[in-house]
Amino acid sequence: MGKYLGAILAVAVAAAVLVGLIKGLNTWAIEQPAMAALNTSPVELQGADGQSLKQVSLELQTFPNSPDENPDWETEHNYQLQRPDAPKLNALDAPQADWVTYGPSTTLTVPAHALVTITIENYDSATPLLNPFYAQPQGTTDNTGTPNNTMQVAMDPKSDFQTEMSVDPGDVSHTFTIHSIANQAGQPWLFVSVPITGVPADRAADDNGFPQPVITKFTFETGAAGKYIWQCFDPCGSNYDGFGGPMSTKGYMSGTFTVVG
Ligand SMILES: [Cu+2]
Repeated sequence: MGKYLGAILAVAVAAAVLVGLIKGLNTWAIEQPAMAALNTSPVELQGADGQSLKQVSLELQTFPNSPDENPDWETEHNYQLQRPDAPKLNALDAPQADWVTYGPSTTLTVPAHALVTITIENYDSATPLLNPFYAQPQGTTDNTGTPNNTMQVAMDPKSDFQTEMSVDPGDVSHTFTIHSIANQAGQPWLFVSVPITGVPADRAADDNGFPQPVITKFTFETGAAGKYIWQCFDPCGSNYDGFGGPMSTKGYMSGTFTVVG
């Protein structure tokens, strides 16, 4: 027995190490929690296809750098940025605090057959669009689901919302553009694109490190369940034409948009 004891112990230790490793890897592999839309109203409207519609909302922010770099702002807003477990591209092994980013999450979930209202508070300045196609809201509706290709913009939290059908491409900071994944057969077409107006260049930052935001609000209708992606089409990143860095890494200027049936 004695001569086998060492071997048995070695096997037991190896098994324990393996179990520990698997547990550790599972922990690291946890996906970013999805940010689900809040059901804001029990009112049910009729959609374009005659189905009843839920009304839900999502609130997002856009920052010139990670809010983790402005802890006073995070404390004031009780804010916690969530990062997806992105594949490590270009040897990036840590979140890039200096990159522009959407938050608090880029993994978004909304119900099928719903009127979705998204409000985006933007703390970032403008980076002129390369393609003025994205200077107009598209795929949006009024609050009964009637298509109108408009959005609401408030230049700061104390100003009233104005209805806009386009903005100057030079004043755009980011876009929020939902579109289909190629080859995703059997799901409805969904294209919604809204320009996000930048904070005016002469607006100074508050003591908490960020300026007062410009707020953009828009509504659109979801159909049956489907998986989509959303991304920014403004050259707000780094390197080639501004489309590198945060524009080419999951979880900063792009994410998933899942319509759940
Ligand atoms: Cu952007």
